[in-house]
Amino acid sequence: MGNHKKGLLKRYICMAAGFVLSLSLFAGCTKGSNQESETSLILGFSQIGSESAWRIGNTKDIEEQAEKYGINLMFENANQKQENQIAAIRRFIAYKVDVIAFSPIVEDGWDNVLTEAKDAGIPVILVDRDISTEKEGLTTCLIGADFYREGVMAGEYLIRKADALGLDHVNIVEITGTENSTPMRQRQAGFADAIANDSRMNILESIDGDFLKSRGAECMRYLLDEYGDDIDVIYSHNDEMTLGALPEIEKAGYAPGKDIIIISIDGGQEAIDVLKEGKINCVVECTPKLGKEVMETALKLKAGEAVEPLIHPSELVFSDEMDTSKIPERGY
Ligand code: GYE
Repeated sequence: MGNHKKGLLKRYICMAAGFVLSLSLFAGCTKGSNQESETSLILGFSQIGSESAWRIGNTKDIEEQAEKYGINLMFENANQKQENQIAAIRRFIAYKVDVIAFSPIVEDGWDNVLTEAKDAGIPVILVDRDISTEKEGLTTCLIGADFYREGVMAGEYLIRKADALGLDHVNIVEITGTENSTPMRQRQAGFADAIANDSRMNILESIDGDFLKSRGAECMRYLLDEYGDDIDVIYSHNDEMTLGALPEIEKAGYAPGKDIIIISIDGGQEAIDVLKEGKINCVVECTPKLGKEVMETALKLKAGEAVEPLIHPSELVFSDEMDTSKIPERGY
């Protein structure tokens, strides 16, 4: 197909998409009057990307819950780029959505665009991750996991495991999530604080794996080259990086879960299956199912009601200390 035709086709697709969007918005505004307040809410949601099973599960949940609550969702995927998130939020403002929700990829750099949202009178919900700002009142609330506590739970598991194995020295390598993101900072801090008073524990190195499977593999290759036999524990900030690291460990001749203790975070199905096989020792749960709280909060904001400033879901630890065959299907 020639470039011109491709361009035309692209334009038609855009027009069609716009038409469908306006139709669905229109349908939303004309449904039965008792549903009117719900169906007339337009929520702009800027997602980080599709980097993990967690993120894909989170997107699915947001879409399903929006549908369930009769909320018109304008969904944008930023493909791991902050500038795409900023552009999406600007589009939501131009479109005059009722509420904006977004998961900030990193903590810094949101002041300008959020001031624009505030000036336009559009309330903003933070989902999953936090921002760092000196300014007051840019966002209304945060709905997301307690990442510090996840790190603490990972550290406490390691102390129990070291006790059970009778270890007197424990060398740890840490593969961290995206630098300057809330889960990276807090999972690191919680873990470090939990093991701080245990003199057996020694972190050899922390390395940035950006929450990606490919980076998990790369980091693992580097860590094995650098520290080899000295590594007793891998603490990885998410399942994807863990799943990327495991084959590298096996290729280097070690048995993950036996020669090296593996600790992961998220609790997606694939990692839980590997936990059941004994190649991961502990997975701290982080639930992506935040959609219900997001929709209920958006409805309250539209109605001018007060909302909870901070909502943390409750989370579990799955490990080789329990009968792992009993862990139910995870759904992400
Ligand atoms: O752990 C990771 C994802 O922010 C909690 O982001 C989320 C993290 C999650 O890519 O898998």
